[in-house]
Amino acid sequence: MNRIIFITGATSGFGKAIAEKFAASGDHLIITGRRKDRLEKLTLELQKEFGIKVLPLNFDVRDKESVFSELKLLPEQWRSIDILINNAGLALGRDNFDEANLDDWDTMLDTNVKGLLYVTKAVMPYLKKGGGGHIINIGSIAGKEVYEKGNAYCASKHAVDAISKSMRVDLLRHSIKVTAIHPGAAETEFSLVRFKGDETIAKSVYAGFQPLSANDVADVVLYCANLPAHVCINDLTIMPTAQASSVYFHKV
Ligand code: NDP
Ligand code: 8X3
Repeated sequence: MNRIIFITGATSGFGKAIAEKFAASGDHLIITGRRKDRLEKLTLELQKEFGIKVLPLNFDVRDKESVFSELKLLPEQWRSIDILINNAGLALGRDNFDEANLDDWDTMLDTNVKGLLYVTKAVMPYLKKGGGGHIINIGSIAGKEVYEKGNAYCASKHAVDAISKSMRVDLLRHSIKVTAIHPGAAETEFSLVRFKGDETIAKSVYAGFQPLSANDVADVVLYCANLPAHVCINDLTIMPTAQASSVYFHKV
């Protein structure tokens, strides 16, 4: 479609699948993440397969200086962004409140909340105003409900929910759409990161039911992005059929 789509956290999971979907529909991409090798590999693959333009930007969303300096240096031809997809994020640990690790809390809040705020603020000057601009924030079912040992992660995703509502109000005067998408359990690198590389625990999260895939979520993101200019999905929860809430699963 020839739009410019800015996707954070495109080195894995939802972000990578979202990049592939938009590339397949002919959009040009700015993709970001910390793992430079993966960004470069994805850039070459998408350019080759879909003949689109891709700009990889390698920064940590927690690093305020880097976020703003990278965006300040954006090449001229990339300075009109149609859609910003705030996807970068993580959970770290699953511990009772009194036993949780303070560094894990800092990392989650710095990434999922402050990182999202920094990136959005830095992208704002380039986001199309007066029609065409769209911000899509990836929240979570953890931003709608709390669950045992979810404490700071749930707080960070409740913040994404609140920030999305707040952006929608404040950016109304620029006709910028704001969509928040809240997935339930999806099998990506998410649990491997949450459980700090423990593959057995990470796998056990998805045992006995079919979780969402990254492609399922990417399809929904693309759907929201392709609606007519006068239509905006504000808030959408996408769950595996086998998951009714944060805690109710039908496992076989
Ligand atoms: P992955 O771990 O597969 O991907 C996370 C992405 O975020 C990676 O590309 C990673 O890139 C990027 N990222 C993490 N921290 C930073 C950082 N400090 N700076 C820049 N990029 C960062 O997980 P998912 O694809 O599952 O998660 C994507 C989003 O969806 C997250 O916000 C997550 O909270 C949310 N979510 C996930 C669900 C699930 O069950 N999987 C359900 C609901 C929501 P890199 O490491 O290269 O920096
Ligand atoms: C990820 C889904 O249920 O692990 O946001 O919090 S959950």
